[in-house]
Order: sequence, then structure tokens, then C-alpha cells
Amino acid sequence: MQLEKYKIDEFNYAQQAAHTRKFEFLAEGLSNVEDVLQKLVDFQIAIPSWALGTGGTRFGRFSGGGEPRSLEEKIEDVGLLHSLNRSCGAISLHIPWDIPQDYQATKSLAAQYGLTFDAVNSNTFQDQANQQKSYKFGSMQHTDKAVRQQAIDHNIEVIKHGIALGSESLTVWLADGSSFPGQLNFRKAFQNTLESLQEVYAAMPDNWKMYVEYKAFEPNFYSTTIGDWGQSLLLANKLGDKAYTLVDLGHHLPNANIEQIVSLLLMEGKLGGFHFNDSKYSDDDLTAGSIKPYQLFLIFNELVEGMDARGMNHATDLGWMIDASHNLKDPLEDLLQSVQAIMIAYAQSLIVDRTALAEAQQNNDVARAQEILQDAFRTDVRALVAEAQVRAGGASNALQLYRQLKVRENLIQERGLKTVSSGL
Ligand code: AOS
Ligand code: ZN
Ligand code: ZN
Ligand code: ZN
Repeated sequence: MQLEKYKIDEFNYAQQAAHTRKFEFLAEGLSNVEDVLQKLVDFQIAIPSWALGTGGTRFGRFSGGGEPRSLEEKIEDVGLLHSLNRSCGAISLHIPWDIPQDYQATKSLAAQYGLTFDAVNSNTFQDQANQQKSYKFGSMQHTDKAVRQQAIDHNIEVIKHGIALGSESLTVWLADGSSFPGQLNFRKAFQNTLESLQEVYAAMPDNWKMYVEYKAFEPNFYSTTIGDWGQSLLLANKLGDKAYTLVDLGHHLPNANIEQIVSLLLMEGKLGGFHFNDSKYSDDDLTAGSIKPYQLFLIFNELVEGMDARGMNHATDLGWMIDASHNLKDPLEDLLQSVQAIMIAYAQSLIVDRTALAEAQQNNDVARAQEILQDAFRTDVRALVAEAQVRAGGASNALQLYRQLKVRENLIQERGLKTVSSGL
């Protein structure tokens, strides 16, 4: 379905009076409005191809209608999101779920929607139909060199697809680990993984980045070979300058201080990218900001502080991505909500009074430091985010317009009620 610009303009026009009132009230109390607005306009979050369809749990999957049936339709869906909020200018592909038939056509379709290709993801956690060796007991960690080689070759193939599409990073998430004590020699598993990653690393162009994702547990229940940020950082350091740690918010043990992890990884120049989502229990992959919005804000607070300290560009120097799974909600509505929550947390962290905070920290004024952060967090910045999205050509309320235009109903009409998209 095509979303014409005049529909966005009409919507914004109807909302204008109410929006302007809120925005002006908010802007009056801020000293750096224009600077914040520009940063919000520049900030783009990649949408993963696998989050566009309904996910499931191991107990079942309740599919929604009008889901994308092909790579082209996935690109179309992200294009729709991007035209609504102007903040989703990239798509992240997963191989072999999204193998392009024609690179040139795929690239120009994406370009029509103003999209670029973010990190490409490899998949060695499933066995594909035509596959020689099984990943049942791991991929890059495997005791059998032939299995490791297959995983290496697959990752190199993923890089090739990425190069052809103009992507510049590879995300490696391994399901490798063990489910029972004694099953694995931890040291050998780690060394095998390192050696395998080294071969993949060597196949990456110089301008590429490798993101090494870690996860505490699942699908393995006793150990994960890249189980935490220490193990990921160890690998990234051994691999070299092009390797970085990727933080997925749902991949930590309960109550982990993710903002501190982020701060130190940034300090080391080894934070590469993000998978945003939210969770109550573990890797729930719920809508960003839906459970722990204060944590999301505290993470952004560290990101902004650390990136500024290192003179990094907020918009381009880290890989920002959503990694969510939608079991109940319309995936596109859910993604609009996630992007909104991320933008809100980012905006709030941009209005933190950093000079006052540094002073309070220096003087050990604990109460004042806490007040400064909470003051920013408790500011309703939604009008600021809306203003940025309108200035960038999007709608002042993307979700409301999505519903008003009956986008899902239209997609169901085009694609049918029963559609199964590949993915988790
Ligand atoms: C898995 O838990 C990781 O979050 C992956 O980043 C991602 O969800 C997966 O690659 C998608 O299949
Ligand atoms: Zn992830
Ligand atoms: Zn996750
Ligand atoms: Zn995950």
C-alpha cells in the first residue's frame, strides 16, 4: 500500500493547534530545544525483518493478517513505518530467511522508501532443509570441525549478501552452549568459537563491523558460550578493531545493571550496537519501554554522556536496532510504539542538565544527582519527539494515523488474512 504525503499533511494540519500548544509549553522550559530536535531528526532505528510478522512461543503461534510474504513486502512494511515517523530508515535482514533474488531491484525498492540496509544477521541456530551438518550441539563451538566450517561458510555468505546490498555490519548471535553440566569443555568451546569468528572476521571488508551478541541463557539452559558482556568483549578484543559487543536488553540475568555495562563498553570503544526491547522475566522481546522505561532512560543517559565524551555521532556511530517479537499486537503498531519509546528515552537523556549532574557527582550530592536525572525522566517530552517527526516529514502521532488510515485492513486486503512470514 502507498502512503501519500498529503495524508500525513492533512493529519498534521488537523492536529496542529493541539500539538503546537503542547510543544510551545515544553520548549519554553528547555534551553537546547533546536539542538535536541536536530538530534531527534537524525536518529534512526533499524527494523528487523523478522519482527514484521507475528512471532510465537514454543507453545503456539496465533498469526495475524496481512503479514509480509516476501522480502519485498517486508521492505514495504518498513517503508510504511518510516513514512509515518521518519525514524525507521533502515532494515536489518536475516539470512537465509531474506535471501534477495535480485540485489539491484532490492536496493532500488529500499531506496524508494528511503531505506538503507543495516546489519545482516546470520543463522546457525536452526537446521535448514538442504543442510549437510546439524547445529543440534552448536555451530562455531562444535566439537566437529566440519560443523564449524559450515557455520563459518554460512557467515561468509551472509557477508557477501550484505556487501551486495550496501550493508556494513554483521551481527552474530550464537545459540551455542550446553544444557547440562559436563556436556561441554567451556575452554574448548570458547576457543573453537574464537577461531571460527576469526575466519569470518578475516572475510569482512575493512569498513565493516562485526557485532558479537551475547545472551545469558536460552535455548541452552546451563551455559551459553557467549553468555555475557565479558565473554563478548573478550572475543571482540581478540578479534580486532572491527569487532564490537552488541547489547540486547533482554539478554541479561535479572536485575543486571545494563546502564553500567553500556558505560564501560563505550569507554573501551567496544560498544557496537543495540537490540532494543523490554522484558519482565528474561528475553521476552516485548515492546521497548513497556515494562522498565526508567531503565531505558538510564541507558540512554549513559549513551549520550559516553558518546559525547568520546566525540561520537549519536546517529551513526552505533548500530541502533529493535529486536522484538509480537505475539498479541499488530507488529507494525508494536514497532511504532517501540520506536516512540526509544525516541522518548533519547529525548529525555538529551535534556539532562549535564553540568549540574557533574557538579553534584563531584560534590557527592547524592540527592541532587538523583533529582537531576528524575527531573529529565519525569518531563513529558512527547511533543518534542512529535515536533521532530513532523519536521522530518512524518506524522505528529504515527500510531494514530496508522489506525486512521486503516493500514492493517488495507494490508489484509492486499495480502490476505492468512499469511505466514518467516521468522521467529
Ligand atoms: C536471540 O535471542 C537474539 O536476540 C537475536 O539477536 C535475534 O533475536 C535473532 O537473531 C533473530 O532470529
Ligand atoms: Zn537480539
Ligand atoms: Zn531480546
Ligand atoms: Zn534475544
